[in-house]
Amino acid sequence: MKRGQGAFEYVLLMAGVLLIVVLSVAVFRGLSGKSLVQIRENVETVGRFVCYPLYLKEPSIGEIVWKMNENGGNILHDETIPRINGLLGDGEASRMPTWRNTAECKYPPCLRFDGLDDIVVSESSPNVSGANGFTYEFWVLFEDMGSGHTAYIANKVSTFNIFIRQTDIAITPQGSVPAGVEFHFFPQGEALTVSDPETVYTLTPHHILVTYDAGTKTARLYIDGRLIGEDTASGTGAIVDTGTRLYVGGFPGLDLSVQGMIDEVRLLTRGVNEEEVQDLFQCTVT
Ligand SMILES: [Ca+2]
Repeated sequence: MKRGQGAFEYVLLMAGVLLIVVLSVAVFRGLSGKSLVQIRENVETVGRFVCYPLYLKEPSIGEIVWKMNENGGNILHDETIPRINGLLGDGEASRMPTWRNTAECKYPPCLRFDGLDDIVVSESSPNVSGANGFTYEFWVLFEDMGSGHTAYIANKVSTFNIFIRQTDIAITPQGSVPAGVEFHFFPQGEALTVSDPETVYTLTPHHILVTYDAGTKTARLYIDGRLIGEDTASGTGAIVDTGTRLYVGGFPGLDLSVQGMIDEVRLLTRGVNEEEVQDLFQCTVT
């Protein structure tokens, strides 16, 4: 009997152990399920923050953010501190781009440049001389400017510029305008160039971003989030900030202005990586 009683107690013990195991698994699975839900919620939260613009996540890198939402007047108000506002026409009425509040803007309103002499000039010199590189980006809708039309889209003299060569006068049946965009960057003693003669621009806003990573000494051009090409400095790669103001849409006395819409100009004080390019391309707060 003792032996049978021992076996019975053993069975009870085993049953108890089994119950604890089953309950533990159930609790664990319950917790796991909850954890998965929490993770999913976190992913969704992160998802929203992926679309939170880089210059708001990291305000210290914002040098100029012109959202171009004033829809009137002749000043673009910089969203970053200290403010470096933009002066339409550099104060001259005949050279002021005009306000547009249509779907031709990426985030209406925006400015239309006339292809002749329109320009925006920063009221002081933005500083891009930092050790972390820089990034410049904007949205643009190129109108059909005609063959041979060349213009500076952005220019900080002898530091960097973005140039356009209009290579074809025809608007295609798809409603597109071929244009060649070039990014020129001038680190110490060198001239880097990244060209894109291939992209065909539809008559909608397109995103252009140039960035220079001082660590790898590499300049890159992105159009609509796609890496077009890069060029790497062979020397020190040190940024030469000439202390000049930023010219947008044209350059006085040298070339025609861009003909078309420019919106959401941003100058950041460091280079950005691929993920951040996508962030800047896809996300904004209007
Ligand atoms: Ca705008």
